[in-house]
Amino acid sequence: MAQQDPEELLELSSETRTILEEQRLRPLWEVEDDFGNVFDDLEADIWKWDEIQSAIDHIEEDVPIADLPPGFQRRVAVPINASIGNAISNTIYVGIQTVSPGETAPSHRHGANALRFTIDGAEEMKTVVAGEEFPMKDNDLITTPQWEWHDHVNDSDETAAWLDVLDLPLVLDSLNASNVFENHELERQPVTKTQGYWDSQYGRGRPTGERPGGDIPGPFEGIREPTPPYRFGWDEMLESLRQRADNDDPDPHDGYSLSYVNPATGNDPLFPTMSFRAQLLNEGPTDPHFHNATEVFFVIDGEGATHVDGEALEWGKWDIFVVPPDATHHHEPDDEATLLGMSDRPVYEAFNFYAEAEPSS
Ligand code: 1HN
Repeated sequence: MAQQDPEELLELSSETRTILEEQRLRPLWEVEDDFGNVFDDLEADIWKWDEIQSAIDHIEEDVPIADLPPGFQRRVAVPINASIGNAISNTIYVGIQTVSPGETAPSHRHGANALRFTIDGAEEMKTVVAGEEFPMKDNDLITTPQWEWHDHVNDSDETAAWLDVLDLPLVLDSLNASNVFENHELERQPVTKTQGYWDSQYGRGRPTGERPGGDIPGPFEGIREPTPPYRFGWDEMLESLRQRADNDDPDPHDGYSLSYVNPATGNDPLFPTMSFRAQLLNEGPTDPHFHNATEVFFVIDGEGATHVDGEALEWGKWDIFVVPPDATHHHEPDDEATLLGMSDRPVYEAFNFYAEAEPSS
């Protein structure tokens, strides 16, 4: 933040100013304009799939996962919002990850909540989470809750691609928390559970008096029951959306919209920090509104535009776009479209700070 011109500062004796400076103090009336202005405002932006695809193809050709430097060791292209510099938004991070046939993205775990939304998947593309292999089929959403081991193994004969979504900027940048991170001693964690285990423990019956799979060891021991490792198959989600469209009225702002619920609570949000919706837009434009939560969208299918403060973000299949806080926006599908909507609203709600409204005109 630029210092004010000293000429314009309220008259303080030079002795007062010296004392303040020596004690690292500033008068509030000189500091107050800095609040809310330390970071630039988030801007609306869109990444087109054609351009993303060319980028991920190139880095796949240049860099085998095995050659990546120590660190997260994931081959990912990260959409960077120019107003931030390291992510698409101040709270939600997205990236597009690829794993080539025969490759493994090695096992690790961390404090940030994560999920995968499969773009180009296969039955034999597995993300292994908390001891279970989850097949990554097209449009499946699979959680990687905090502090669960996870590795990605491509035993299919095609490159797999998916969207990673994490609350990384919120945790590491906004809260300035350190990243709790650990690599597994093995490249692939042992598969210790049969397929379907995690799903089976969160159905109509729940293990009596215990947490399915036992407690999470390590720094998260004792926290509220975390979001479980879980796969939401797209076929069921789409069927639920269609049933809704056949029987109910759409939400004026989100169309037919279903939240991915935390299977441990049966409720939205899926993670304490992020909520996710599958949205079906097939009844013309939605009504404009604005809210202080940030929204990131992934276009599952279809074409259309989202109008953000008068700017049209024209989208098609697999494009990614961001709607900043307080921006008036509405969706306008060409015909029928399905979107994955991602929001940091749970953070605002936790602080009793969430607000939304329709523009007055
Ligand atoms: C991570 O663990 C994955 O497991 C992907 O696939 C992207 C970005 C930042 C931090 C951890 C993964 C990530 C990440």
